[in-house]
Amino acid sequence: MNISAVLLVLISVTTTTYAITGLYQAIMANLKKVPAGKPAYQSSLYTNNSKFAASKAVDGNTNTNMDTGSCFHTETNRTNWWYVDLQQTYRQIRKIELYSRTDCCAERNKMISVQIGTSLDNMRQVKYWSSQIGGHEKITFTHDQVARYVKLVHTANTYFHMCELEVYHQ
Ligand SMILES: [Ca+2]
Repeated sequence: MNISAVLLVLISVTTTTYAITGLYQAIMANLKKVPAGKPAYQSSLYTNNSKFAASKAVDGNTNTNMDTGSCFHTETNRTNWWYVDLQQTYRQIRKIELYSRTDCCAERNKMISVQIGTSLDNMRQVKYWSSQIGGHEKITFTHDQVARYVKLVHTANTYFHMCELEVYHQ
């Protein structure tokens, strides 16, 4: 291979890389959010008070202060879970955002598995945090993900609370 052929290959690879990067950035900049208000469920309800219901994490309000009444809160158990039913299968999911409680007790926000799937019997983990997470976490995907359900499984053996979960797709 002569020098011009090598240069041509280099230019080609570089151009392709830029094109793919550009495409990815364009996709991520134009994502649509799954509408708020989808049905959500949780393993238990703190003090049996609807102020802490599962629906609070899909009410469209990302406020992370528990007192504002926009976060779910379970009782304390070895394993807690929460999930949302998106009511249809989305085939081009590219991002999930999580807003966790920040006014108190952030140390409970650990040992969290994020799972997605088209059936609750067939979920797969796309993220696991063993240590404490930040108040606003983003999980991005380089390829389209297919899911109707998004589930959080919490095994920290404490209360579990989360203030909002958002799903974004192409
Ligand atoms: Ca909320």
